[in-house]
Amino acid sequence: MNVLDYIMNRIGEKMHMTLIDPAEQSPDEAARIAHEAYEGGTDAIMIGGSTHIKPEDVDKTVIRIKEKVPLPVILFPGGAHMISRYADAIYFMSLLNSTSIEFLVRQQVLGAPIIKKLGIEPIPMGYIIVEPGMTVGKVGKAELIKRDRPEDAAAYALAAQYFGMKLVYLEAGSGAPEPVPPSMIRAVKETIDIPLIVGGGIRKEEDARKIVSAGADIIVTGTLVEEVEDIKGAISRIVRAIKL
Ligand code: 1GP
Repeated sequence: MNVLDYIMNRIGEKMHMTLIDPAEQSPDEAARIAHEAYEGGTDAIMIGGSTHIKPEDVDKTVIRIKEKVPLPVILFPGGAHMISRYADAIYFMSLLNSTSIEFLVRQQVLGAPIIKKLGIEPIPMGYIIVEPGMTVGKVGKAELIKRDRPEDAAAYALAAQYFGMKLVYLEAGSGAPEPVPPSMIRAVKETIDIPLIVGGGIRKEEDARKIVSAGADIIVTGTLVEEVEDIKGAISRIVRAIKL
């Protein structure tokens, strides 16, 4: 399966992706969560999150999910240690507003030969962290985009497009009290021609709807599945709120 084609073919109807952190539960539990999210209508499973993930946990989690769920599994790596041969694709991402060369290009240089050898599909993506940024903002040494500076987010996103990246991801940080502001999403969407992913702090259907109305093509939720009992119900409400 070519995952970028899968995304581009579905983007017109808006998409939801479920982020699962392999460090948070057993591979079997991760597969159960992924299956409920699939039944709720999610379009793809992203694997990532914590920085201290063991490669064997990533492998086991991806294998279990692939056994149970007929959706693309995309790695969302915190570094080159998070590459699994069993995934369908990997976001080949640069944290564009990082102040550290490590997250801008060095981990990517380490990872590129591994990705080639394992034959995983790389999907070039510009990753931009907005206030409050949460853990990923700190770990990634990001110069956070201020919430009242949509033009800064738009300039970074345009740079991503001009670099040839296929997707832009605006991130408020996992567990953020508020998602990326709709006004910022609108400014970015008006500036770029490539699909826009928005994640961080999305729990409520109203927020999901506003984010998509402002121009997001894909929304990502992670924490949501850790907080609710009825994962299928929670995901299906978000999916219904965004699908055109
Ligand atoms: C984190 O944007 C994702 O990279 C998901 O954030 O955990 O807040 O849903 P949440």
